[in-house]
Amino acid sequence: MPCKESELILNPDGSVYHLNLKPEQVSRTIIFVGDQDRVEKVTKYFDSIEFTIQKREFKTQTGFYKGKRISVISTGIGPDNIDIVLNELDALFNIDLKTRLPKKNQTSLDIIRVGTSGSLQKDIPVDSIVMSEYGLDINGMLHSYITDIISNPEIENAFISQTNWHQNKAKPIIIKAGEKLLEAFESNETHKGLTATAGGFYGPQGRVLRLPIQDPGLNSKMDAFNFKGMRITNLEMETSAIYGLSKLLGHQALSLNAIIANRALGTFSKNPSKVIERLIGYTLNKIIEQID
Ligand code: R1P
Repeated sequence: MPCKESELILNPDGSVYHLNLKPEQVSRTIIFVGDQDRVEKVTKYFDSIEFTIQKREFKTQTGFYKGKRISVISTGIGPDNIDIVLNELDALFNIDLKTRLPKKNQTSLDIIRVGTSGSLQKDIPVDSIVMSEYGLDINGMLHSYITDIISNPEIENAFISQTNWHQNKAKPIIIKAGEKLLEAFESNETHKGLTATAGGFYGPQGRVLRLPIQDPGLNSKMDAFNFKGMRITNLEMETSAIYGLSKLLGHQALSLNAIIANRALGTFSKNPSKVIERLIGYTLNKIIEQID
């Protein structure tokens, strides 16, 4: 059955609805950043830029870095935006936009998030880089899909019981990064860990300004979580959604985060741009060295 016009919405020029992109404008190697101003912080290293477009928070530039074609896309903030970006990107490659039918041969994308995040562990300091081996989904977006095949019930159940996870909140899901990218990006320059992805910045991440929150002890229970030596390293707003949808759609995904805050110590980086620059350099080099 072809996707109806109301389900796969195309703009008058044939581009997908929110990203405003056509298939030929995107590489299958894609860097996601949160902040639209971070796109150019990546592409300033490119040899050339062939294409730039922006609609709302979704800015895309495609170009060449050391001869490799790469697209950089800003996702904005949060798992809800990841739902839009991943579904529309996948449609560009894997649905024939004329017939609106899935293509016979599916393309697998390589997606690398270059993000910022807060550490939950005292020994993962500001200005370090975390590579997420797993994403811990505590926001619920993925429950709209069929998640059995991507979840890790043993770790999820340990998390639910160690944190007394409230039944009114979405059931946590833990999803592994793309194995190929995990292997390609591993080095002693990164901390490997489990990244929790919240659906908001304040209450959902345990921050209290004026509103009381359902579980003021959640962050310390998350710090203390331990499953066979696996700890929750950091907290942000996109990784698990990227991992979940990428795995369901058949893409490789890896999330790298510059640690700009340490929630356990209450500290913030004196110069966040520096670690973000270092992460961008690290990512571009690894793409050139390790990815076909
Ligand atoms: C919150 O300030 C935003 O910053 C972090 C969070 O995940 C959230 O998107 O990541 P980015 O800097 O990549 O947007």
